[in-house]
This record gives sequence, structure tokens and C-alpha cells, in this order.
Amino acid sequence: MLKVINYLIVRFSFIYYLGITGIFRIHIKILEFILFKNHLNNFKLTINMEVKNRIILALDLQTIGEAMEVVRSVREYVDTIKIGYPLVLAEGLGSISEVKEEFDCKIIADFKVADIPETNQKIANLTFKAGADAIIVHGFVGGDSLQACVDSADKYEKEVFLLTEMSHPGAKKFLQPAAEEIAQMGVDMGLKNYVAPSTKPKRLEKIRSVVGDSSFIISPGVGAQGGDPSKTLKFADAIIVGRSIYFSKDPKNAVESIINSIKF
Ligand code: FNU
Repeated sequence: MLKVINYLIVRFSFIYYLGITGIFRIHIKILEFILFKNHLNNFKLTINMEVKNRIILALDLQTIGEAMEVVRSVREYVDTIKIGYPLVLAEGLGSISEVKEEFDCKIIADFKVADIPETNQKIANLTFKAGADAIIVHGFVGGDSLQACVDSADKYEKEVFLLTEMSHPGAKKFLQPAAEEIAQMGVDMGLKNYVAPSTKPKRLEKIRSVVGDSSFIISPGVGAQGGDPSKTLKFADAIIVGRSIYFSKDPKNAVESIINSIKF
């Protein structure tokens, strides 16, 4: 809202200065362009994120055949799939486009990118070229490394998810103390998409309070790691679920049970 007001002020200032001096005109035009570009980016980030039934499937299988079978059985309920190292290292980066093209779904590449800016940018470029709609990036490496991925995402018109805090017990020692600052860095950089743990509802709530209600949080750790779908969705926009679905004898039924459990 503030940004919209800013934009209107600049627009009216532009008309006001128009008759005074040419140099002002040029300055205001540049400012207007920068502000308006940011609005477009923000709108884009907010509007783009839609996850069917608020469930993201973590497809951590190690053969493309098994992966396809699971997606086929749940596709009517799930339109967003997280692909990470297990499938890509086993079957290649091409598995991203294989799944995407076969099932016309959104793919979040869970590469937890955490390198120097130059390498981060190469990783992100390759990931987006391979067909991913979004990439998960670590924040602890710092703003410059994160920015490199954001620049890549802007270039390919894709999304970055900033990983704030992780769901496993070991994350308590190093990542948890930095998580709120990492989230705040994302907010300061204008990011809209975050990852925060379902296994630690208080921490998830805290991260939500830092990134605000208009941000989009996806939350792993539901099911096999102990996170509860309904409790998680009080603070997250979508849950990430892997083993409870793909290791189930009946993945479709497993998804239906989750959907029923999150109906309020
Ligand atoms: P499932 N994942 C996670 N915790 O579990 N990306 C995090 O903090 C995180 C993740 C991923 O336990 C994990 O790698 F940032 O079988 C796996 O792909 O339901 C998925 O989320 C959880 O899988």
C-alpha cells in the first residue's frame, strides 16, 4: 500500500515539475521507472504463487520411473512438485523438465544453493534453464549470494524461495540463532517467498511475524518428520510432504487424507 502511495506521489510530482526544469523531469522519470518496476516485481511475486490444495509433493525418489508413477497417482490433487538432489543426482537435471512436461505442473528445485555469488548465479541459471519455476536458496551465505540468485530469477522470470530455518533437530545449533535475521534480510531485499519448518511451530510463527502476512511460506517436515498439516497451515501457505505420500502403499489416498485433515 505504501509503495502504491509512493508511486502516486511520484506521478503527481512528475506532472508538477514538468513545467519547471528539464533536469527534474529526467530525474523523476528515472525514479518513476525504478519504483514502478518494483511494483511490477512485487505484484508478480504475490500473484504467481498458487499451490493446489496447499500441498507440495517432495519427489525424493531415485528413479524417474517411480517418480512419474507417484506424480501420476496424485496429479489431480497436486500441481506443485519439489525436486531436489535425490532425483536430479540419480537421473539428471533433465528430470525437472520430464516431470514438468508430462504433468504440466510447477517445479520448485530444492538445491539449497549456498555458494559465492558467481557460482550461485551459474547454479540458478542452469536450474531455470532446465525448466524449474523456482529455486530454494540458503540465506546464511549472505545477501550478495542471495542477490545473485534473485538476479537470475528476474532474468528468467522465475522465483526464489529463501530458506530461513530447517526442520531437522540439528538445525537448532547454527541455523536457528540466525533464522530471524536471515528472514529479515529477505524482507529487506524485497523477497516474497520463504521456507520455514513445520516441525517447530513456534519458530514457524516467529518467521511469519518477521516476513509478514503478505509473504508466501512453504513448510517442510509434515508427516514423516512429525509436523502436523493443520497446525503448520496456521502460519504457512503450503506444506511440503514427501515420504508420507511417496512411501505410502496408496499415494492418492495419502493425499486425500491430508486434504481431509486440513479442511477447517
Ligand atoms: P519428507 N526439507 C526438509 N527440511 O525436510 N527443503 C527443511 O528444513 C528444508 C527442506 C526437504 O520428510 C527435504 O529435503 F529446507 O519426506 C525433503 O525433500 O516429507 C522434504 O523437504 C521433506 O520430505
